[in-house]
Amino acid sequence: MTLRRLAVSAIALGAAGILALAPTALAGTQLWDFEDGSDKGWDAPNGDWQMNGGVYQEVSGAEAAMHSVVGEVDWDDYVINAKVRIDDAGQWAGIAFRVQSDFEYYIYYLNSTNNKSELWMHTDGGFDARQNLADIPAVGDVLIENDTFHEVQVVVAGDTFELWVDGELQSEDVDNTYSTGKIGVWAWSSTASFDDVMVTGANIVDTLAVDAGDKVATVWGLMKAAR
Ligand SMILES: [Ca+2]
Repeated sequence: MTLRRLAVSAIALGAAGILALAPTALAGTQLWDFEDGSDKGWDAPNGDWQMNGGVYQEVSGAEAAMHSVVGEVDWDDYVINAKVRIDDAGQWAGIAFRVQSDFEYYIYYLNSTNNKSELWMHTDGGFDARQNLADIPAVGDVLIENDTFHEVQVVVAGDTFELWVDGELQSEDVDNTYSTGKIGVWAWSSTASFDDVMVTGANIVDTLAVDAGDKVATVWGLMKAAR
């Protein structure tokens, strides 16, 4: 336990504008940079997921709603930061949250063909069972393009969600169907790459302290890059 670690957690929540969540001091952060070639804790119900060169990738581009998830089903409010890249001729990739099962979760994903993002709620009945909740044309200077890592931030607080891309708020949306769940990376009929997946929340066990040195530096770098 260090003051630095607490500061990092507080900044993550503060940057998201949800400092009112209490108690901030107990919030924890978990980070996956995939540098050690380990995907310990991740579980992929579909798709072909591999680690290559320090990034986590879906390499088949073959199925609908391919995803790999991590975390705990009782996680409720949190902030997710991740680098998301749609590879080659892919079109759709993003970050899943409030993941309850293989089929039930929310997904904010980037759509490079149309320079927009989309929010969907996946429902029981199959990998492609879903409802559209929001269609989000890119806001500000954001250009969603392939073969480029985009900084994606998803803020999940109660029934309200925010999507930030490359430091710009894209959308705020409301739904109260799923109140808790894991987080995940996701691609639809697209190859895609993910890196530096980080989650901070009030009821998330902090694992950064285990090897605090370079991880804390990485988090600070992410914070600066995202803002
Ligand atoms: Ca990495």
